[in-house]
This record gives sequence, C-alpha cells and structure tokens, in this order.
Amino acid sequence: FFCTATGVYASTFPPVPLPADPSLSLVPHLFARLPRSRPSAPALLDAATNEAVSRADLRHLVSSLAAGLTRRLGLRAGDIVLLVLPNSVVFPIAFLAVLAAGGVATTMNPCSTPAEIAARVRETSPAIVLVNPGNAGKISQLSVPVVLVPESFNDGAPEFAQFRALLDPSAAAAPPAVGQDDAAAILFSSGTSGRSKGVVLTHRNLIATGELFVRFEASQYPQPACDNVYLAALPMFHIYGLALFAVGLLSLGSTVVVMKRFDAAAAINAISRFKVTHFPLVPPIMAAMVSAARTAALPLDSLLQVSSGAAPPSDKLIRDFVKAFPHVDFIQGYGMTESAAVATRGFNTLKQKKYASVGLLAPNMHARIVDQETGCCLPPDSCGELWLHGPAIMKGYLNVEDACLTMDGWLRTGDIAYFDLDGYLYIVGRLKEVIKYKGFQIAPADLEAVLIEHPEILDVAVTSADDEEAGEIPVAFVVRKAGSSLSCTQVMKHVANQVKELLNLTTGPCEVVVQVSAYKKVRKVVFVESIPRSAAGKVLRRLLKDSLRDDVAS
Ligand code: 4UW
Repeated sequence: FFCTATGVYASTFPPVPLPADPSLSLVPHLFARLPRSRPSAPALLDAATNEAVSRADLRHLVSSLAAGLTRRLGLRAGDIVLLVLPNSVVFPIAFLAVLAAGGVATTMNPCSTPAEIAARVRETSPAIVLVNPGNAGKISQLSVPVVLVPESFNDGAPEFAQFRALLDPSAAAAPPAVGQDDAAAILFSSGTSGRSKGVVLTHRNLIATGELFVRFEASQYPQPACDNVYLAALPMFHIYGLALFAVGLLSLGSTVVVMKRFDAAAAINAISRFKVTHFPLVPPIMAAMVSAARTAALPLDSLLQVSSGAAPPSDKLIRDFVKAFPHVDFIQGYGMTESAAVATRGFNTLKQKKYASVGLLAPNMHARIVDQETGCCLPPDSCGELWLHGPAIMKGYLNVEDACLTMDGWLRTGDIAYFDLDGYLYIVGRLKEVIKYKGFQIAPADLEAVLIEHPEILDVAVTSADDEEAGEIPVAFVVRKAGSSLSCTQVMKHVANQVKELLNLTTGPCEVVVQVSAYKKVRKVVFVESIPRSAAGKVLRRLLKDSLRDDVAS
C-alpha cells in the first residue's frame, strides 16, 4: 500500500535509479542520455522563424559557449550568471552552457523592471549578466559584465559580436570542478511566507527533474520519446518551463518548438505546422485554447497530451477543455520551484479520467499530509498540509533560513491537499501567502514593501481575490493616514510606476525608480480602518480574503 503505518506516502512506482557518481554534473549526464542516433534531428525549433538547432548542434553549442565563458570571460566554478532573456532557441543553450562551465545560472522574468533587476543583482552578485538587447538598457547603471545575447544563432548583427566570439569551437573546456551536490541554478520563489527568495537547486536536483519527472513520464506512453514534439510557450525562466524545455526534454531527443510568448493563433499554427504532440500549459492558456479551438481551421489532431499546472483550473474549464480536445490526454501536474518541479503528474491517467487530480507521486518521492492543528500524519481522503521528500528537493534558500525545510529534509509546501485511495493527489487550497497570477508568483510582502513607502499609507496588507481569467489577482487592503483622501487609482498607480527608492547598487547608493513588473500590479484596492493581526503581529490574511467573498455574497 502506498501509505505506510507512519503516515508516509510512497510513490506507487518502483524507484528509478539515479546516477551514483558524486562528480557527475547535469550537462555530462544529459549528454550521456541524449540519443546518438539521428544527429541532425531537431532538438530546438523556433516556431516563428523555423530556425533549427539539431542534436549535434546542441552538444556542440553548449560545449563551445561553456568554453568561451570560461576562457574568454574567466567564469569560474560557483560563479553566478544572471539570465535576463525571453524564450528563444538560445535560452536553453545559454542555461546549459553556464552549468557546463561550472557556473550557477539564475533566471528572472525578462519583463522585470530596472529596480527588480538591480535588486536581483545585489542579492546574487552575478559574475556575468546575459541579456537580450531589449532589456540591456535596464541594467546600464549596474557595474556588472554584460553580454548581449541574440534570439537566433543566425543573427549576425554587430551588437552580438562578443556573443559570437564566445562560441569558441576550438576550445574544449576542461571539465568543471563541480559535482552533484553543487549549486546549479537559483530560481526565485516566496516559499511559504515573506518576500521572494533564491531557491538553490543542485545538479542532483536537476538530474532528478530530468529522470523522475520528464523521462519517467515519457516512458509511460507507448510512443518513443524521441518522436515527441513539445510546444514551449511557457517561460523558461520559471521552473515549469525550465524543467521541461531547458533540462529534461533535451536529454530525451524530443523536439522543443519554442515560442517567444504565448499567442493562441500562433500556437494553433505551430501545432499544425510542426505536428506538435505535447503542449504543457497553465489554466489561462487552457482557456485561450478552448476559445481558439472553436474557430481553428487548422488540424490539431497531432496533439496527444496537454498538461496543466502552476495553478488550479476550474472544473468548468477542465470540462470545456476535454470537450474541445476529446482526442487529447489531459493531465494535471503539480510541482514547486523548491522541488525542482518534481512532485506529482497525471502519469498516463487517460484510463482513470481523474482530471481534477494533480496525479500520482513521481518515483523516489515521498509525501505526508500533515494536520495543521495536531501535526499528525493523515491517511487517504483527509486534508492537511502537503509535505514532500526526495532527491529533487532544494538545498535551501540563498542566504536565508526558512522553516519550510525541516531538519530531516522535508519540504512543507504550504498547500492543502489530500490523497485518494488510489494514490491520486488533489490540491484543495493554500496556506501560504503567495498569489498566483496566471501561474506566476507574486509575493504579497514584495508589494507591501512598495506600498508602505507611500507617504499617505499608514498600514497595508496584500492578499488575493479569485479571478475568472487570471486565477487570482492581488488586492491591497490599505489604511490611510489621518486626513488622507488617497484614491484607489492613486494607490494602484503608486505600485505601477513611481516610487523613488534609495538602493545600494554595486555602483554605490543610487536613487532608482521602483517599478514592479506589469503582472505584479495591484488590481483592486480596499480601504480599511485597520489591518487584522494575530497576537504575534502576523497579518490575518484569511480574514481579509473572506471579507472579499462576503462582499460578493452580499
Ligand atoms: N494545481 C494547483 C496545480 C498546481 C498548483 C502548482 O511557481 P511555483 O514555485 O512552481 C510551479 C510549478 C509548476 C509545475 C511544476 C511541474 C509540473 O509537472 C507541473 O505540471 C504541469 C507544474 O508553479 O509555484 C508552486 C505553487 O503553485 C501551485 C501550488 O500552490 C504550488 O505550491 N500549483 N501546480 N496543478 N496549484
């Protein structure tokens, strides 16, 4: 039985062997796994331009860029490289090259504002920033070495001369002095509370991602993984897109068709043109695909599987989707940045049709459902906080301790969930503060830090309201100072664009405009007399959230 007497849920699948050699890092592992057959088969394809990077190119470009980073830019083992890049066929190669050179890649949303990038630079002290020309202006004030990165390997523009010179085909880089337990990537997440923090993932964590999530799932289907064609519309800076498109799939020999950003008409076109078989998405993209499918003139019958994650789709959306794509195996998956995307997937659930479930525990992973009041482990069909354990769980947060990782390596997810009697997991709610806007994380504490800077705001708390299109939107509860007539629009504008803040940049103290990314904007403001707090001073967000529901009900 999958739930032991001690209340630990084990995966229903037999364990998958992971490489034992502690000196093995991610890229040599991926390349050992990448099929040697058909070297000219496309590993990456640009959906807009048809540019192809073959399996042979993939090996060669990653090695030569790694060599260039080491030899020409002096990157050393453990140095951090910040990627501020949109999706492109270059992204996965840049990411893997950093790791192959022994560096640690940290990613961020390319829509980030100059202040957000400056804050990230302060926090991670990168040795190099890889940035696309559109974002280069945002970091011009920072004194960090910058390399402009094109979106195509065929782009011969003079501004990419330095990048081209880094692709040093003659230089085989010396193998880096990093192994499985060393840091490979730092992705940002707010965990169960507080501001956004750096999640340190090791080479072993990412090897586990490739093996336990991506390769294992592909092995559950009859068609060979190297025949699969994935549409990459999700951003690769986030763990969900990164795990698939820049890590796991490239070792399987599958083809990844890259879109710079999601657009329903372009996605339908790409599915039809490239005979896409797999489309990982988030609920808002699911909704857009349901609408687009109604009028799509192009055949979409190549699609075998669509997987949704990062946020819950409504029951209606699932029903509409399954009706619009009856031939497609619809599954959900569940993971976190802190678990390197590994937790559960609806591994081949077509027969079960448990669409509302996020699936079965991945091999080698364990879980607990913990009663919040008693701390006891709960049996199937009982709701509690989900805890996870296994080789994909992060090393920890960068420079901060957080109680979400227990001494014996259990990750408290902050999600409320239950397992059914067949071992399928259902996410029913969230204890943690994070807001999921279209699947993207927004840390309430990050917005509160900006709002409290307003001279007329006395106190503030941010929480979420349910939203049909985005899943959730950030709502600010604001206590105005006496005599203030601050309006909702003024509060929203303050967050959107104009707080001057003194930041201690690498260049020294400097006044910059703190502007939060568009997706993080406050979308509703409620003025209140006071913010409800517990005796310990913790904001009672649940009360605030419930007051929004009461508003709707009354
Ligand atoms: N249903 C309800 C879900 C779901 C969910 C996640 O930004 P992060 O840290 O990470 C992600 C990762 C998504 C993901 C990883 C691997 C995978 O197979 C997959 O399948 C499609 C998706 O979003 O946010 C983590 C938090 O996002 C919520 C949940 O609160 C979790 O703690 N979340 N997936 N299917 N909620």
